[in-house]
Amino acid sequence: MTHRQPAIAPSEITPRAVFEQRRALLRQAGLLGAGMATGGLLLPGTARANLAPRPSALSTTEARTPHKDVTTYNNFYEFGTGKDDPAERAGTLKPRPWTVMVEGECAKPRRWDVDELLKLAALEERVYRMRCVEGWSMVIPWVGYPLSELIRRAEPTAKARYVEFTTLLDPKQMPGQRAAVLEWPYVEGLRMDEAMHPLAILCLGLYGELLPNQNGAPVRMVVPWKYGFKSAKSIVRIRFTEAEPRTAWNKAIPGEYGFYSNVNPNVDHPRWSQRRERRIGEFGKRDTLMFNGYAEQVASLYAGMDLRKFF
Ligand SMILES: Nc1nc2c(c(=O)[nH]1)N[C@H]1C(S)=C(S)[C@@H](COP(=O)(O)O)O[C@H]1N2
Ligand SMILES: [Mo]
Repeated sequence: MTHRQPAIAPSEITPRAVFEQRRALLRQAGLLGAGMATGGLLLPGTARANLAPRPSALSTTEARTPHKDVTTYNNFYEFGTGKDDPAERAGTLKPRPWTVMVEGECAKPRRWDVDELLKLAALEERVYRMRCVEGWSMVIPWVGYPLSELIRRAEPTAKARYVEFTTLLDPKQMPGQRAAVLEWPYVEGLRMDEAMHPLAILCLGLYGELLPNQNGAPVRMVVPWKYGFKSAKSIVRIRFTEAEPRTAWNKAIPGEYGFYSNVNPNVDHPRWSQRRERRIGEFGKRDTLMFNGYAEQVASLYAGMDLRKFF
Protein backbone atom coordinates (compact mmCIF):
# COMPACT_ATOMS: atom_id res chain seq x y z
CA MET A 1 0.00 0.00 0.00
CA THR A 2 1.38 3.41 -0.91
CA HIS A 3 -1.07 5.49 1.11
CA ARG A 4 -1.39 5.54 4.90
CA GLN A 5 -4.34 3.70 6.42
CA PRO A 6 -6.36 6.08 8.66
CA ALA A 7 -7.07 4.77 12.17
CA ILE A 8 -10.79 5.36 11.63
CA ALA A 9 -12.19 4.67 8.18
CA PRO A 10 -14.07 7.70 6.76
CA SER A 11 -17.17 5.52 6.60
CA GLU A 12 -17.07 5.16 10.41
CA ILE A 13 -17.28 8.89 11.08
CA THR A 14 -20.90 9.77 11.68
CA PRO A 15 -22.02 13.38 11.26
CA ARG A 16 -24.03 14.66 14.24
CA ALA A 17 -27.28 15.05 12.26
CA VAL A 18 -27.09 11.49 10.92
CA PHE A 19 -26.33 10.19 14.39
CA GLU A 20 -29.33 12.03 15.92
CA GLN A 21 -31.61 10.75 13.17
CA ARG A 22 -30.38 7.21 13.72
CA ARG A 23 -31.06 7.46 17.45
CA ALA A 24 -34.59 8.74 16.74
CA LEU A 25 -35.18 5.78 14.42
CA LEU A 26 -33.87 3.28 16.94
CA ARG A 27 -36.04 4.85 19.63
CA GLN A 28 -39.09 4.58 17.36
CA ALA A 29 -38.22 0.98 16.70
CA GLY A 30 -38.11 0.32 20.43
CA LEU A 31 -34.44 -0.63 20.24
CA LEU A 32 -33.16 2.13 22.53
CA GLY A 33 -34.04 2.37 26.19
CA ALA A 34 -35.11 5.82 27.42
CA GLY A 35 -32.01 6.02 29.59
CA MET A 36 -29.76 5.09 26.71
CA ALA A 37 -31.30 7.75 24.52
CA THR A 38 -30.61 10.55 27.03
CA GLY A 39 -27.42 9.33 28.70
CA GLY A 40 -24.28 10.68 27.10
CA LEU A 41 -22.64 7.28 26.83
CA LEU A 42 -24.07 6.21 23.52
CA LEU A 43 -21.38 6.49 20.88
CA PRO A 44 -22.23 6.33 17.17
CA GLY A 45 -20.69 2.89 16.93
CA THR A 46 -22.90 1.67 19.76
CA ALA A 47 -26.05 2.96 18.05
CA ARG A 48 -25.07 1.29 14.81
CA ALA A 49 -24.35 -1.99 16.57
CA ASN A 50 -27.79 -1.96 18.17
CA LEU A 51 -29.42 -4.36 15.70
CA ALA A 52 -26.75 -6.84 16.83
CA PRO A 53 -27.14 -9.28 13.92
CA ARG A 54 -25.40 -12.61 14.26
CA PRO A 55 -22.86 -13.49 11.60
CA SER A 56 -23.91 -15.93 8.88
CA ALA A 57 -21.96 -18.71 7.19
CA LEU A 58 -23.68 -17.57 3.97
CA SER A 59 -21.74 -14.27 4.00
CA THR A 60 -18.94 -13.59 1.53
CA THR A 61 -15.54 -12.64 2.96
CA GLU A 62 -14.91 -10.23 0.06
CA ALA A 63 -14.15 -6.61 0.96
CA ARG A 64 -17.28 -4.63 1.82
CA THR A 65 -18.23 -1.63 -0.28
CA PRO A 66 -17.88 1.47 1.94
CA HIS A 67 -21.03 2.59 3.81
CA LYS A 68 -20.83 5.93 2.00
CA ASP A 69 -21.13 4.28 -1.45
CA VAL A 70 -23.82 1.83 -0.35
CA THR A 71 -25.98 4.73 0.85
CA THR A 72 -25.29 7.38 -1.83
CA TYR A 73 -25.14 5.39 -5.10
CA ASN A 74 -28.63 3.94 -5.40
CA ASN A 75 -31.41 2.94 -7.76
CA PHE A 76 -34.82 3.84 -6.31
CA TYR A 77 -36.89 5.34 -9.11
CA GLU A 78 -39.61 6.42 -6.67
CA PHE A 79 -37.16 9.24 -5.83
CA GLY A 80 -35.79 9.93 -9.31
CA THR A 81 -33.68 8.09 -11.85
CA GLY A 82 -30.27 9.55 -10.90
CA LYS A 83 -27.91 7.57 -8.66
CA ASP A 84 -27.68 10.54 -6.23
CA ASP A 85 -31.43 11.19 -6.15
CA PRO A 86 -32.46 8.63 -3.50
CA ALA A 87 -29.90 9.82 -0.91
CA GLU A 88 -30.85 13.45 -1.57
CA ARG A 89 -34.62 13.06 -1.84
CA ALA A 90 -35.77 10.02 0.17
CA GLY A 91 -36.18 12.12 3.34
CA THR A 92 -39.89 12.41 2.48
CA LEU A 93 -40.39 8.67 3.09
CA LYS A 94 -41.80 7.88 6.55
CA PRO A 95 -40.65 4.38 7.51
CA ARG A 96 -42.71 4.34 10.73
CA PRO A 97 -45.47 3.47 11.40
CA TRP A 98 -45.37 0.82 8.64
CA THR A 99 -47.19 -2.44 8.04
CA VAL A 100 -46.75 -5.27 5.56
CA MET A 101 -49.84 -7.22 4.50
CA VAL A 102 -49.15 -10.91 3.83
CA GLU A 103 -52.07 -12.33 1.84
CA GLY A 104 -53.29 -14.30 -1.17
CA GLU A 105 -53.06 -18.09 -1.46
CA CYS A 106 -52.38 -18.86 2.21
CA ALA A 107 -54.23 -20.17 5.26
CA LYS A 108 -53.04 -17.41 7.59
CA PRO A 109 -53.13 -13.99 5.92
CA ARG A 110 -51.98 -11.32 8.34
CA ARG A 111 -50.88 -7.71 8.63
CA TRP A 112 -47.45 -7.37 10.25
CA ASP A 113 -46.14 -4.23 11.89
CA VAL A 114 -42.52 -3.63 10.85
CA ASP A 115 -41.46 -3.70 14.52
CA GLU A 116 -42.98 -7.20 14.75
CA LEU A 117 -40.98 -8.16 11.67
CA LEU A 118 -37.80 -6.93 13.38
CA LYS A 119 -38.41 -9.48 16.13
CA LEU A 120 -39.88 -12.33 14.07
CA ALA A 121 -36.60 -14.25 13.73
CA ALA A 122 -32.96 -13.83 14.75
CA LEU A 123 -31.36 -11.02 12.75
CA GLU A 124 -28.35 -12.12 10.72
CA GLU A 125 -25.65 -10.18 8.96
CA ARG A 126 -25.59 -11.39 5.36
CA VAL A 127 -22.68 -9.93 3.44
CA TYR A 128 -23.75 -10.41 -0.17
CA ARG A 129 -22.39 -9.56 -3.58
CA MET A 130 -25.02 -7.48 -5.39
CA ARG A 131 -25.02 -7.04 -9.18
CA CYS A 132 -27.04 -4.36 -10.95
CA VAL A 133 -28.24 -5.07 -14.49
CA GLU A 134 -26.47 -1.84 -15.48
CA GLY A 135 -23.05 -3.48 -14.99
CA TRP A 136 -21.88 -2.41 -11.53
CA SER A 137 -21.68 -4.37 -8.30
CA MET A 138 -21.19 -3.90 -4.55
CA VAL A 139 -20.62 -6.06 -1.47
CA ILE A 140 -23.19 -5.12 1.18
CA PRO A 141 -23.57 -6.29 4.79
CA TRP A 142 -27.37 -6.58 4.93
CA VAL A 143 -29.29 -7.33 8.15
CA GLY A 144 -32.27 -9.64 7.97
CA TYR A 145 -33.36 -13.27 8.00
CA PRO A 146 -34.63 -15.79 5.44
CA LEU A 147 -37.96 -14.80 3.89
CA SER A 148 -38.96 -18.44 4.50
CA GLU A 149 -39.43 -17.52 8.19
CA LEU A 150 -42.31 -15.24 7.23
CA ILE A 151 -43.67 -17.50 4.47
CA ARG A 152 -43.89 -20.50 6.81
CA ARG A 153 -46.03 -18.53 9.25
CA ALA A 154 -48.52 -17.64 6.48
CA GLU A 155 -49.07 -21.32 5.60
CA PRO A 156 -49.25 -21.00 1.79
CA THR A 157 -51.81 -23.25 0.07
CA ALA A 158 -50.97 -25.81 -2.64
CA LYS A 159 -52.03 -23.19 -5.21
CA ALA A 160 -49.29 -20.76 -4.12
CA ARG A 161 -46.70 -21.01 -6.90
CA TYR A 162 -45.31 -17.48 -6.78
CA VAL A 163 -44.73 -14.66 -4.30
CA GLU A 164 -45.41 -11.06 -5.35
CA PHE A 165 -43.83 -8.05 -3.61
CA THR A 166 -45.37 -4.59 -3.84
CA THR A 167 -43.71 -1.29 -2.92
CA LEU A 168 -45.59 1.59 -1.25
CA LEU A 169 -47.70 3.74 -3.60
CA ASP A 170 -47.77 7.32 -2.28
CA PRO A 171 -46.57 10.18 -4.51
CA LYS A 172 -46.47 12.48 -1.45
CA GLN A 173 -43.81 10.31 0.17
CA MET A 174 -42.35 9.13 -3.14
CA PRO A 175 -42.38 12.13 -5.50
CA GLY A 176 -40.77 10.14 -8.33
CA GLN A 177 -44.12 8.34 -8.70
CA ARG A 178 -45.45 11.53 -10.34
CA ALA A 179 -43.33 10.65 -13.40
CA ALA A 180 -44.45 7.74 -15.57
CA VAL A 181 -41.01 6.07 -15.80
CA LEU A 182 -42.48 2.80 -14.50
CA GLU A 183 -46.02 1.65 -13.77
CA TRP A 184 -46.49 2.33 -10.05
CA PRO A 185 -46.45 0.75 -7.57
CA TYR A 186 -43.21 -1.13 -8.21
CA VAL A 187 -43.95 -4.88 -8.26
CA GLU A 188 -41.52 -7.79 -8.22
CA GLY A 189 -41.92 -11.53 -7.84
CA LEU A 190 -40.22 -14.85 -7.20
CA ARG A 191 -41.21 -18.46 -7.80
CA MET A 192 -42.10 -20.13 -4.49
CA ASP A 193 -38.94 -22.27 -4.37
CA GLU A 194 -36.80 -19.19 -5.04
CA ALA A 195 -38.58 -17.28 -2.28
CA MET A 196 -38.05 -20.21 0.13
CA HIS A 197 -34.32 -20.45 -0.65
CA PRO A 198 -32.16 -19.70 2.42
CA LEU A 199 -30.22 -17.01 0.48
CA ALA A 200 -33.39 -14.93 -0.15
CA ILE A 201 -33.74 -12.60 2.81
CA LEU A 202 -36.28 -10.18 4.19
CA CYS A 203 -33.99 -7.24 4.86
CA LEU A 204 -34.42 -4.66 7.62
CA GLY A 205 -30.97 -3.11 7.87
CA LEU A 206 -27.43 -2.72 6.59
CA TYR A 207 -24.07 -2.16 8.27
CA GLY A 208 -25.70 -3.09 11.60
CA GLU A 209 -28.24 -0.24 11.48
CA LEU A 210 -31.85 0.10 10.35
CA LEU A 211 -32.22 0.49 6.56
CA PRO A 212 -31.64 4.05 5.38
CA ASN A 213 -34.61 5.37 3.36
CA GLN A 214 -32.64 5.33 0.10
CA ASN A 215 -31.93 1.60 0.49
CA GLY A 216 -35.61 0.68 0.86
CA ALA A 217 -36.64 1.43 4.43
CA PRO A 218 -38.12 -0.03 6.45
CA VAL A 219 -38.23 -3.46 4.80
CA ARG A 220 -37.09 -4.84 1.43
CA MET A 221 -36.12 -8.04 -0.29
CA VAL A 222 -32.52 -9.05 -1.03
CA VAL A 223 -32.03 -11.82 -3.63
CA PRO A 224 -28.29 -11.95 -4.30
CA TRP A 225 -28.20 -14.29 -7.32
CA LYS A 226 -30.53 -12.06 -9.36
CA TYR A 227 -30.00 -8.59 -10.82
CA GLY A 228 -30.57 -5.85 -8.25
CA PHE A 229 -33.98 -4.85 -9.54
CA LYS A 230 -35.50 -8.15 -8.33
CA SER A 231 -34.87 -6.94 -4.74
CA ALA A 232 -37.95 -4.75 -4.19
CA LYS A 233 -37.68 -1.89 -1.70
CA SER A 234 -40.09 -0.37 0.87
CA ILE A 235 -42.52 -3.31 0.69
CA VAL A 236 -46.14 -2.98 1.87
CA ARG A 237 -47.60 -6.21 0.47
CA ILE A 238 -46.45 -9.80 0.02
CA ARG A 239 -48.97 -11.91 -1.90
CA PHE A 240 -49.00 -15.62 -2.77
CA THR A 241 -50.30 -16.24 -6.29
CA GLU A 242 -51.01 -19.09 -8.65
CA ALA A 243 -50.04 -17.07 -11.76
CA GLU A 244 -46.64 -15.52 -12.43
CA PRO A 245 -46.72 -11.92 -11.15
CA ARG A 246 -46.47 -9.11 -13.71
CA THR A 247 -43.36 -7.26 -12.62
CA ALA A 248 -42.60 -3.54 -13.05
CA TRP A 249 -39.53 -3.88 -15.28
CA ASN A 250 -41.08 -6.66 -17.35
CA LYS A 251 -44.15 -4.50 -17.97
CA ALA A 252 -41.98 -1.48 -18.86
CA ILE A 253 -39.57 -3.21 -21.30
CA PRO A 254 -40.55 -6.89 -21.74
CA GLY A 255 -37.89 -7.58 -24.39
CA GLU A 256 -35.10 -6.56 -21.98
CA TYR A 257 -36.27 -7.69 -18.55
CA GLY A 258 -37.73 -11.14 -18.04
CA PHE A 259 -39.30 -12.59 -14.91
CA TYR A 260 -36.27 -14.62 -13.80
CA SER A 261 -33.48 -12.05 -14.22
CA ASN A 262 -30.79 -14.36 -12.85
CA VAL A 263 -27.31 -12.88 -13.07
CA ASN A 264 -26.04 -14.65 -16.19
CA PRO A 265 -22.90 -13.52 -18.04
CA ASN A 266 -23.86 -15.77 -20.99
CA VAL A 267 -27.07 -13.88 -21.74
CA ASP A 268 -26.43 -10.37 -23.03
CA HIS A 269 -28.82 -7.57 -22.28
CA PRO A 270 -30.19 -6.61 -25.74
CA ARG A 271 -28.26 -3.33 -25.56
CA TRP A 272 -25.04 -4.40 -23.77
CA SER A 273 -22.93 -7.35 -22.67
CA GLN A 274 -23.35 -8.82 -19.17
CA ARG A 275 -19.91 -10.53 -19.19
CA ARG A 276 -18.15 -8.02 -16.93
CA GLU A 277 -18.92 -5.64 -14.11
CA ARG A 278 -17.35 -2.73 -12.24
CA ARG A 279 -17.17 -3.22 -8.49
CA ILE A 280 -17.96 0.21 -7.01
CA GLY A 281 -14.74 1.62 -5.54
CA GLU A 282 -12.48 -0.40 -7.85
CA PHE A 283 -10.82 0.58 -11.11
CA GLY A 284 -11.20 -1.65 -14.10
CA LYS A 285 -13.66 -4.49 -14.45
CA ARG A 286 -14.02 -8.04 -13.20
CA ASP A 287 -15.78 -11.00 -14.79
CA THR A 288 -19.41 -11.45 -13.82
CA LEU A 289 -20.00 -14.87 -12.29
CA MET A 290 -22.91 -17.21 -13.09
CA PHE A 291 -25.73 -16.56 -10.59
CA ASN A 292 -23.48 -13.78 -9.22
CA GLY A 293 -21.19 -16.42 -7.68
CA TYR A 294 -24.02 -18.29 -5.92
CA ALA A 295 -24.29 -21.09 -8.52
CA GLU A 296 -23.35 -23.81 -6.04
CA GLN A 297 -26.33 -22.88 -3.88
CA VAL A 298 -28.99 -22.00 -6.50
CA ALA A 299 -28.21 -23.67 -9.85
CA SER A 300 -30.39 -26.68 -8.96
CA LEU A 301 -33.47 -24.40 -8.87
CA TYR A 302 -33.12 -24.00 -12.65
CA ALA A 303 -32.12 -27.52 -13.67
CA GLY A 304 -33.69 -28.35 -17.02
CA MET A 305 -34.71 -24.74 -17.75
CA ASP A 306 -33.42 -22.98 -20.86
CA LEU A 307 -31.99 -19.83 -19.26
CA ARG A 308 -31.85 -18.03 -22.60
CA LYS A 309 -35.59 -18.44 -22.91
CA PHE A 310 -36.31 -17.85 -19.22
CA PHE A 311 -34.06 -14.79 -18.86
N1 LIG B 1 -39.27 -0.09 -5.24
C1 LIG B 1 -38.10 -0.16 -5.89
N2 LIG B 1 -37.26 -1.17 -5.61
C2 LIG B 1 -36.06 -1.25 -6.26
C3 LIG B 1 -35.70 -0.31 -7.25
C4 LIG B 1 -36.62 0.76 -7.53
O1 LIG B 1 -36.39 1.63 -8.38
N3 LIG B 1 -37.79 0.79 -6.81
N4 LIG B 1 -34.49 -0.42 -7.92
C5 LIG B 1 -33.90 -1.77 -7.98
C6 LIG B 1 -32.55 -1.77 -8.52
S1 LIG B 1 -32.38 -1.54 -10.20
C7 LIG B 1 -31.45 -2.04 -7.75
S2 LIG B 1 -29.90 -2.22 -8.46
C8 LIG B 1 -31.57 -2.14 -6.28
C9 LIG B 1 -30.63 -1.14 -5.62
O2 LIG B 1 -30.64 -1.29 -4.23
P1 LIG B 1 -29.65 -0.39 -3.34
O3 LIG B 1 -29.84 1.02 -3.79
O4 LIG B 1 -30.05 -0.60 -1.91
O5 LIG B 1 -28.27 -0.88 -3.61
O6 LIG B 1 -32.89 -1.90 -5.79
C10 LIG B 1 -33.93 -2.46 -6.60
N5 LIG B 1 -35.21 -2.28 -5.94
MO1 LIG C 1 -30.29 -2.37 -10.76
